[in-house]
Amino acid sequence: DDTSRIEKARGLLFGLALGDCLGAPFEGKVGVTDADIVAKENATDTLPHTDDTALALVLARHLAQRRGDAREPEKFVDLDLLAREFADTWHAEPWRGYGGGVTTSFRLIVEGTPWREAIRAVYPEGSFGNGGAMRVAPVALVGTDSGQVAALARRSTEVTHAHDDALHGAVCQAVATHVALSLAPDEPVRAGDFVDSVRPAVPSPLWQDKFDRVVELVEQRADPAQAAAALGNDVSAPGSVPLALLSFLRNAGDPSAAMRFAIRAGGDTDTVASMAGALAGAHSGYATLPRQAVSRLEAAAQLHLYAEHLA
Ligand code: F2R
Ligand code: MG
Ligand code: MG
Ligand code: MG
Repeated sequence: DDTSRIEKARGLLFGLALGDCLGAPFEGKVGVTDADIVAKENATDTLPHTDDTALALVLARHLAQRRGDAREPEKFVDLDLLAREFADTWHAEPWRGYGGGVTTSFRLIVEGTPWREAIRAVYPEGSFGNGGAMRVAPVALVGTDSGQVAALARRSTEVTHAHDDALHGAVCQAVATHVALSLAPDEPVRAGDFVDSVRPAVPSPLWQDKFDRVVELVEQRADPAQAAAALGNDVSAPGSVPLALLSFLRNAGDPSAAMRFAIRAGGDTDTVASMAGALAGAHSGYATLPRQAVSRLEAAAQLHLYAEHLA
């Protein structure tokens, strides 16, 4: 119904931003405890976001314009325009913690280089960074099935990331978010079934192996350190998207715990917690996010606006 739809849309967007904001101060830190993270949740200062939320807001705004129809992804996501919108957003606030490769691409695009050329300037084979996956979750709100969601995820990613693994990571995160939206909040999440719903969208041996590991690690009740050792926790798409999926599945029904798990796993904490937060928020809804923290998000007003537009 409409109430649960808007509740889940808000959960998705606020979960994404909250994971980014809570995770950012802990990037690259070891020995972080639940108490350290809860102290951030319960503080009173504004929670500033990084590139993850900044670009997810750009994508949400692009989708909210609803060019054409989501059944025609080539109209719904305008590649030339989206590339320019991402690059302009970097240019306005380049200090939000962007990756090194994408910074060069954005500078070239702002200077007038066509995006297809700009994104091969640093890595001729394309970037396999997690920058497509970190911002992709809003597409799950407008696609009506996994195929549509995957097509939108690919288009929203390819304007910055040409490497197959970056595209697979974005498709994985988007389709997983779509599945999380479809499940009732009080329904127990079965990891094997959940992963089986995502698998067909990511037909790559590397990613299928990651999915096997995720299910094993849920069954073994792996802790964050074991999860990071088995799956990776870096800025690459294959080294971060599976960890986010595990963080959600290990803590289904408790978004705050999912984000803390991601942060305690270390490495690229803002991005892994952001992706886990989007999944957990999409499943459990806005009301289950820590109230004291969501009200302090720098982008709270925009997140409310786009949740209403996209729900
Ligand atoms: N921590 C970051 N970014 C780095 C911030 C550095 C800071 N400015 C500083 O200097 O202190 N977080 C943000 O970056 C991640 C998203 O990255 P994105 O958008 O995918 O960027 P990029 O540059 O395309 O890729 C990131 C890095 O991955 C490695 N890499 C990617 N493709 C590669 C390839 N084909 N060959 C070799 N290496 C490749 C590079 O190290 C890239 O810099 C998020 O975590 C976001 O929060
Ligand atoms: Mg970031
Ligand atoms: Mg391409
Ligand atoms: Mg990051």
